[in-house]
Order: sequence, then structure tokens, then C-alpha cells
Amino acid sequence: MSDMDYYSLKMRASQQVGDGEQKREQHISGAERIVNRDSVEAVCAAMVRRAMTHSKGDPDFINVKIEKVHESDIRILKALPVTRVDVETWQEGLEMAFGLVGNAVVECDGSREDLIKSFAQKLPELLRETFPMRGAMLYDIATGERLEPDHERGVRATYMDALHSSEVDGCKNHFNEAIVLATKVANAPGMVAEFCVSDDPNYVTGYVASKELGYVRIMKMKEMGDENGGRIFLFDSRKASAEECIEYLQKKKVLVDVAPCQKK
Ligand code: WAQ
Ligand code: MG
Repeated sequence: MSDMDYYSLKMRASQQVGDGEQKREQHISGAERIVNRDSVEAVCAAMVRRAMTHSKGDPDFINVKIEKVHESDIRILKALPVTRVDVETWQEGLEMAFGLVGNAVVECDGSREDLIKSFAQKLPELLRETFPMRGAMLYDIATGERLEPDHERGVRATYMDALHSSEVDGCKNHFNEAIVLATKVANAPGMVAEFCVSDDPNYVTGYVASKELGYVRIMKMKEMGDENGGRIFLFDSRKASAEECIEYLQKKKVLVDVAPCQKK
């Protein structure tokens, strides 16, 4: 055993909703960490606390998974640079986000005007489709197809944390977690851009991100109290295969160096 042992911790919590035939598990909360051995116990306790105090409700089911991770399997990435956009209204913020993502797609695909147009009109509809999902939509800008193996669940980016963060934190820091996820996602094979709105009813800041855009925080993207949110990963199947992209998102261990990344 050495102090270079890392452990991955994953938590997800859900609640049963509905009756009889309609009964189903609704996702309440999830978290991801990669920490050193000494922090495992405390971080685990903090995750459970977080699940049990979430604003989406009281969980009926909490799953915590702890796995050893070898240091040699970890890739270290530099955090995306952060910019901040202030807007008057959430409608303005959402439009801006759609616009930024639309442009990122156009830059990839200058030759296919028809697809670009239909894509711009599709974005609000795609976002609505993500609302009940626990993961993200993986949308192929080359074909207009969804590439998640399971459309109801979506694709989850996992096995990631901030570098040197053995910090034990029971309450969620949306920004810190999002910059880590967005940095991992932006470095995925074939990834064009990401679009994100939180599903937490009292967190209205969202973002769009890509290697070219960096991480663009948009301070209002939905109405306060709205519990609908989601993520769309915009992917280009001409640049990589869906399989390698999903494999990277779900399996590759990533630590993100957030030192150069100042919250703005
Ligand atoms: N992989 C893929 N999709 C995910 C993941 C994941 N690991 N975690 C969450 N999602 C999806 C899922 O469908 C959620 O409903 C949706 O994203 C939103 O997740 O700079 O809190 O955890 O201050 O609610 C942005 C911070 C916070 C902006 C985003 O997302 C800022 C946030 P949430
Ligand atoms: Mg949430």
C-alpha cells in the first residue's frame, strides 16, 4: 500500500414516486470523487449527508460505490478557462446559450446549412427531452441522431475529480463540480460542445463549454423554482466513434487541475 493509492467514490440517490403501475425511481442526487485513501471514509459520510439533505426530496434508495484506482490509469487535464456572462432574464440567458452552441456546431460544419438550421430549431426540443434523464444526451451533429445506448438514462460522465482535492464537503458546490465535468467532457474524442442547465430548483446558473469556447457561465438560464434541467453533449461522428467517446466518458479516470481556473 502506498500513499499514491486513489479511490473512486460514487453516490446516487433516488426516491419512489407514483403508485401501482406508475411507480418509478426518481433521481434525486449524485456525486463523484477520486480521493486518496485517507479521505475515503469522511468523503463517503459527506456524500450520504448530501443525499439525505437534498432539496429534491428525501431518498428511498442511496447507492455508494467505492473502488480502488491506480495512479497510472489517471489522466490529468488542465481546467477549461472560465468566462462569465451576466444577463437580465433567464430567457435571454437561454437564447445566448443556444446561440453559442449553435455557432460551435456551425464552425464544425460550415458545409451543411440544412443540418445547421434544423439543429438550431431543435435545441429547445432536445433540452426538453433531457429533463427526465439522469445522464446526458449524446447528440450526433453529423446525422442528427441520439447515440446513447439507453435514451431514458443517457450517458454519464464518471471517474473524475479536481486534482489535490481531498476536501470533505457535504454540500454541493455546483461550479466546482461542473468545471471538472465540463473539462473531462470537452476532452472526449469527437466532442464539439456541451450545454448544461442544473436540475436543482434553486440553482439557475448554467453553462456551455468546449475546448474552443472554454467554460462560459451564464448566470441565469431558467426560472427560480424550476426543477427541470439537463445536459446535451454535442458530438461529431466524423471525428471519432460513439463507442470510443462513451468509453472515455464512462471509464477513463481524470483529475482536473483547477489551479489556473479562477471562478469569475
Ligand atoms: N454525466 C452526464 N450527465 C449528467 C451528470 C454526469 N456525471 N451529472 C448530471 N448530469 C445531467 C443530469 O441529467 C442532470 O439532470 C443534469 O445533467 C444537471 O445536473 O458555473 O448542477 O448536477 O455555476 O443538476 C452548473 C454550474 C451546475 C454553473 C450544473 O447540474 C456555474 C448542475 P446537475
Ligand atoms: Mg442536480
